[in-house]
Amino acid sequence: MEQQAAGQAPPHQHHRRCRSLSDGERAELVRKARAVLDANWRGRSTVPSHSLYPHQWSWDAAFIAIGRCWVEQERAQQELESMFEAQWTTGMLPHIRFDPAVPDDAYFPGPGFWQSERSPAAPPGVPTSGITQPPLHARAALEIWRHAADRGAALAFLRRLYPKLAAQHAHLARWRDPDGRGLAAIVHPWESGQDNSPLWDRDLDHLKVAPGALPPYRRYDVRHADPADRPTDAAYDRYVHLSISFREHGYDDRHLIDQRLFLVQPPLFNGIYLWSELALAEIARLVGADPAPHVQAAGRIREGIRERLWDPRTRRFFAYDLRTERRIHRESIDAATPLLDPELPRSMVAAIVEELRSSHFDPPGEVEHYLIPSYDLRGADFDPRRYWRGPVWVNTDWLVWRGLRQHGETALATEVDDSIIRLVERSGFREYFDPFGGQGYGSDDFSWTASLLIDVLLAQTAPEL
Ligand code: 2M8
Repeated sequence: MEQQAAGQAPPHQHHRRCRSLSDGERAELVRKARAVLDANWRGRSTVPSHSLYPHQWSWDAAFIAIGRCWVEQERAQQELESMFEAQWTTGMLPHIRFDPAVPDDAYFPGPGFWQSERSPAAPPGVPTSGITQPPLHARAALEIWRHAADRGAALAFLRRLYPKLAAQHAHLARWRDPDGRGLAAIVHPWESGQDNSPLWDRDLDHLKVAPGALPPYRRYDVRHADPADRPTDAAYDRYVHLSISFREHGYDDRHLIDQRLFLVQPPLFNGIYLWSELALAEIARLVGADPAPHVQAAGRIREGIRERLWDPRTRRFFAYDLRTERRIHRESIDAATPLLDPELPRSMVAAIVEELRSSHFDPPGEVEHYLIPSYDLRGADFDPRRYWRGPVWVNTDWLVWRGLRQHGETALATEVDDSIIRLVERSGFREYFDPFGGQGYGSDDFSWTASLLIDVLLAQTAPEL
């Protein structure tokens, strides 16, 4: 994709009028969102979707806990505690904790594919994947504390979780920072959370998978969602190829990095890593531990984001590719997530806001549309419906919304929360949405859409939280 040079696409201001909800309308939406979460609750954790994702996912657990803790502290705590039972002795938090009661053909790749027991670090008797996901958990734990009706129970929960959260972060610092810049590198697109983003296309194309080289496998996702909404078979071959190469080496951390098959430092993963590291410092203070190591770690991540991911020429944040040693000059919603840093300099905040208001993310004129597309609307690879290649996702909207609010960008933040509400009102609790018509795609009754809607709605009634 050819990137527009800075300044070529002038920002246009067309602040939408946002509808304010009556108390009754808000209560009704919260009730519906809770019904989705209740239906997806499996006793100790929540599935992202009853059909497409019938296990527990790592960053989904954090998003789910963040919304749920407003209304059900106990279940929100359980959600995270269940996820951390899947933590490896290295501190690595896997991206999926599998439910052994779910049939094998309900999800691919399932426990039989990952074979986490090949690693001596995996928890015995708890099948998991062998890779991680954005570390949003410390932030989610802190949100649980902030909203807790039972402060005593919340403090006991923080005391139990703190060493596990610290180990998760220590693992990233120890194993995922191969060049000591403070940033965490991901080794698989599934670790990014935005699995099928065009950001990863070039690196995936570089992986040559010879015909017949992979053991036969069967995708089940396309049974539960329209294939036009999901990644292509060619992309899946590459995801599987990467995972098999890790499996063959027992998910050894050194091997994951040294192979350099796929090694990227994305703004979104690192923006969350920094935000959670700051939360970890606050949690340390609450439980009587030393916050200083977390404050220092946050400082290193912050420096890495500003020095390596910020491109002073175009005044944008980009992912950095450690394999090619270049920034990936493609724009996704990823680029706005450094807003999660409360100390992001004003000039960088202004540059992000200008970009979000530009025709890359917000079409000019009166075209019906919703904020914020997950990928550059003007990018050659933009696709309004395919998974992570353009649709609006509520979780990335929510992250940017939090970042905007923390920097006092309330006009745009209000437009984002208005978009989230309108999308759900129009199409239900879908996994992702068309940035133009607002049609819903992927799974229905999707958990983080429901939980984050609760957070957005209830924050309107308690803006100080
Ligand atoms: C999607 O990823 C899974 C693989 O982990 C899949 O496509 O099968 C992504 O949207 C990811 O971010 C999310 O955590 C997961 C479950 O909602 O689904």
